[in-house]
Amino acid sequence: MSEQTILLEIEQGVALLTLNRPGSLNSFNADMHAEMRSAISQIRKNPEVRALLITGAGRGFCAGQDLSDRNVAPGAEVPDLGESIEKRYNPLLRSLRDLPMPVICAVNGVAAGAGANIALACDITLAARSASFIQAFCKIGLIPDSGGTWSLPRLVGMARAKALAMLGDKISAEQAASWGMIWQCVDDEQLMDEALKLARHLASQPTAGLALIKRALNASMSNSFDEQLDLERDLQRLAGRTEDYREGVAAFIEKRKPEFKGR
Ligand code: T3D
Repeated sequence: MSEQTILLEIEQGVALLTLNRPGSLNSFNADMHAEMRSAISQIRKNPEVRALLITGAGRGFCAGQDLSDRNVAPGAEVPDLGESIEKRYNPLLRSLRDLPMPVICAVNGVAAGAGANIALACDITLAARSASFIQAFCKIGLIPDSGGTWSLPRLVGMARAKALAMLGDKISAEQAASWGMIWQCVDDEQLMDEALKLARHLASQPTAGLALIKRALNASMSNSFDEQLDLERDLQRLAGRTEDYREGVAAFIEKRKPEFKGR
């Protein structure tokens, strides 16, 4: 039987997705890409899921592309890495960015190559104190992909982005948090408790509203101020039509705890 490269559990509105190839630090092969696509599609279609939490099995989070899947022997056909990016990595990154719910990442160990940039593409990223981030691409002659050349300069500024990308140095979780690359660094034994607590909290909140916040902030990265004001108007119009907006206001007036349905 083939290995189950992605584990998916759904509980209390949270989909817990675990990258599960610990023997190779959860690096991506073709099967794992396919199972990841299928898991995200199930999550998107399931109205009970209101937050996604991604983590890795074993001691690593994800070491990017499985390099043992690439034939670089002398005389072997030159691989078309552009095709791999177009067919596998880019759709994955787009699906996480477009998912209409918060995507939380619990980086449990080393996150290298595409693995680092998948973690950075999530909406809220926590990391264990012993975890690390490596833009490993330059060490094998590649460029950061999975959105790295877009997200790094925006998260840490161009000077740090260029040094990270060109040196491929290991950055500790604490350094990543202090540079604003991630939300929080927590003690190793606290990581999953904290990440689940956060995911469950978010899953109890106005999901449609959170999805609109995500859309607005993502768009702000390329919009002008005027475009962003127009977008805020349009998205606030949508937010104002949700049941959760009415519930939030009613609960405030009635001095009670709101019961959000996510719509
Ligand atoms: O090809 C395309 O489609 C283009 C897209 C590319 C996207 C990318 O992600 S390119 C970048 C690929 N990733 C890397 O270059 C990282 C390679 N890995 C490392 O540099 C190191 O493993 C780490 C720094 C991540 C961790 O180091 P360490 O010392 O903690 O662990 P290790 O001993 O190197 O690795 C543990 C095992 O995982 C080891 O296997 P073994 O010896 O126990 O059987 C190692 O070979 C395996 N492993 C780690 N990373 C990968 C891997 N196997 C295959 N592919 C990997 N990426």
